Amino acid sequence: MQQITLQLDLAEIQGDLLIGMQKNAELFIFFKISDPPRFKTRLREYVVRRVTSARTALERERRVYERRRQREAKTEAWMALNLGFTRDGLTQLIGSNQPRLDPAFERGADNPETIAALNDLAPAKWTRDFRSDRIDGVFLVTGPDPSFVTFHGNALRQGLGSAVKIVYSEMGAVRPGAERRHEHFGFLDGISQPGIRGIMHRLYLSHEPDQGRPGQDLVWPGEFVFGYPGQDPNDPVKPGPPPDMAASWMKNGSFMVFRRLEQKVPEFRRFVAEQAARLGMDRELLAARMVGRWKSGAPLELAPLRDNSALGGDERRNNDFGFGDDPDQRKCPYAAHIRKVYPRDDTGGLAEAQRHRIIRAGIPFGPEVESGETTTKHSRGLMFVCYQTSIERQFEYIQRHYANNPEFVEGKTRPGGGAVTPGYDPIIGQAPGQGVREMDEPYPNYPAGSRRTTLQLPQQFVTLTAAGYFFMPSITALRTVLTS
Ligand code: N7H
Repeated sequence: MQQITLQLDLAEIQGDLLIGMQKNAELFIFFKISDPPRFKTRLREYVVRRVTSARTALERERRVYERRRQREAKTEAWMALNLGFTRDGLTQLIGSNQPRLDPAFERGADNPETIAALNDLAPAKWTRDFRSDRIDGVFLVTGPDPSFVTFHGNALRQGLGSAVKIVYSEMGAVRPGAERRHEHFGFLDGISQPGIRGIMHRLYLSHEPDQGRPGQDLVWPGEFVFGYPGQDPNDPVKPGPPPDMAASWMKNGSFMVFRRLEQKVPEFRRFVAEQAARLGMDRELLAARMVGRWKSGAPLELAPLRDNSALGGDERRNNDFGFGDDPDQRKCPYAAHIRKVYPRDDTGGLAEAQRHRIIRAGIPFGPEVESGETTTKHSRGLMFVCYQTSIERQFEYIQRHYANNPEFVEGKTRPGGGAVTPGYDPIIGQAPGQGVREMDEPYPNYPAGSRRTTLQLPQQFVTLTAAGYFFMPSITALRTVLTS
């Protein structure tokens, strides 16, 4: 394991956003501040010292990696706590003449403009309790299992007393047994994240100077945390200016996007089976062509026709690919989820691709599919969380201009000529009014062939049932400006 000098103020930055909190379970507690003066006192005196910094998260991560290297089975019961505020929450803390932060944050996730821009389901159709009152902030409590996390969540509620009203809370948890680290459709998740310049804590570092793990491009930390250089818009490697801060207390903070995404798992499985039969192909291959990876995590770019679970689980190889040398979508469709949301070397240059990165930190929620559950009976899916310093240029851009845009990636032509419309991201893409979506080339023309196929998706298998935009302040901002 190698470490490059840390110029980042990790003791100031919350742990979930740069490093990730060690979590088998995560409780999301959405609250309204009912008594601002009391809330500020409780935050200063009780909460702040319990907030898990990126430094602590990194030390824990190192211990986990060290144990893995030594093949030790022992694990530790670590609790971690982070928190963020909506625009309404910041107004409660610092008044209504606060500086204007990111335009998307100021609008909010439930604003009609946001809903229209992202083709989201209207808040009237979201989980009822989530929208039963104003949401000022969220606590994230993580740990080794749900009962541990519930215990600490209850202690936190007691510590806050009547300073807050809990509007909604929900537990996320990793899936059991062999499905651990797989999301509910069955795919291995959490493989590809941007590498952060200044933090190297993974095993298996690449020999390439601008990569973390093999294939993992390094990104300047200002893309995810305020106060540091961001990406140069014209050069994927050079640092660009730090992102604008409307107030100096934003330093070491970040924006968090939360989306409760319900997944219709039995419906997804049935659809894939029926469509694979129609197209005369293996259903696992069709599912992989929708995602861009096999369930094992193996990328189609490296395993275009058959799964390779050894490859899927190998951190040295499972992210080491691009799309540039697959110009005719023979191995991986242009519309496949991972090709849409991070096109790598397939767009107007690598510098552009690196301007729309996010750090993902979500966790599944809901029970496993029951035997005999042929239409969804229980709400399950992904508590999607991502971090960035511009919601518009990062999360919203990905959802709006990539996943929801059938024309992206632009400028592709068929091998024999003629323009290609890649279609929607079949996993998270949303058409206006939840209309029918299409994706191009579900059937592979690999290594050769010219069979033209389309996949029509009359329904979404992923739907939005709650959402929020939060600011995750630095630990000093929590201790001072926001609670004075
Ligand atoms: Fe996605 N899935 O199971 O199909 N995602 N995602 N995602 N996603 C990824 O590489 C999934 C969602 C990104 O760097 C993998 O770690 C599901 C939203 C990005 O190559 C799988 C849902 C957004 C990446 C899934 C969902 C993104 C990524 C491969 C919702 C942003 C990294 C595992 C229920 C708008 C791409 C991995 C890269 C990877 C799935 C949501 C974005 C399997 C089921 C809302 C940037």
